Amino acid sequence: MCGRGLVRFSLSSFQSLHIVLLGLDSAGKTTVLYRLKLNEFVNTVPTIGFNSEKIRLNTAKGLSVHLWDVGGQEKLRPLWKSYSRGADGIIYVVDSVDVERLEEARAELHKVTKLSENQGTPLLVIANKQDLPRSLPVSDMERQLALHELHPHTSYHVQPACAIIGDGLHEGLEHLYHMILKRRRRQHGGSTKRK
Ligand code: G3D
Ligand code: MG
Repeated sequence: MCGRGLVRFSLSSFQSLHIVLLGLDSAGKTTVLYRLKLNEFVNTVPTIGFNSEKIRLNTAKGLSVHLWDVGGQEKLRPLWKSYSRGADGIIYVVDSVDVERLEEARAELHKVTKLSENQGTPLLVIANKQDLPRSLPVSDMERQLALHELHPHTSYHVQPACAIIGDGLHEGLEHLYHMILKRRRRQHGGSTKRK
C-alpha cells in the first residue's frame, strides 16, 4: 500500500477530484451524497437531473472532491455518459436488498464502464443498505455484478455500507482515492508531477 511519502505527495498534487455517483434509481446515491456533505441523513426525493456538492476528504486534508449525483431512472441513464466522461473515479451505488434488479444494475454498470472514455477509471461499488435484514453479502454482490468481467484496466473495490447512518462511506472513498492515486502515478510513469 501507499507509504508516507506517497500520501504527502498526493495531498499537494490534487486540488479537486471529479467523482460521479451512478446507480439505479433508489439505490441510495442522493443519501450517500448528503451523508458525505452534511454528515446527516437527508430525506430524499427522486433525482430529476443531478445534484452536485463539494466535500472534503477526512484523511487527505485539504483535498476536495466534487461529487456529481446523476439521476438513475431509466430515462435519465443516457446522461451517465456525459457526466462520467473524464471523471477521476466512479462510485456505483447498488441496493443490496433489491435482488430483482441486480441483473439490471449489472448490465448498466458494465455498459458505463465499457465506454471508451471510462475504461480504466477506478470504480468504487457501494453495496448499500447493509442495515436491512435481507441484504446480500458483499461476496454475492461481487459475483452477481460480474465485477471480474470488467475491463482489465478497471481497478475496483466493493464497500459494504449503510448510507443512512454513513457506515462505510469514508472507508470506501479512501479506497477510491488510493486507486485514483495509483492510476495517476501509472499514467505519469511514476513521476509526481501535477496534473
Ligand atoms: P437514489 O438517489 O439512488 O435514487 P435515494 O436513492 O438516496 O433517494 O434513496 C432511496 C431510498 O433508499 C430512500 O428511502 C432512502 O432513505 C433509502 N436508503 C438510502 N440508503 C439507505 C440505507 O443505507 N439503508 C436503508 N435502509 N435505506 C436507505 P425512501 O423511503 O425515501 O424511498
Ligand atoms: Mg437521487
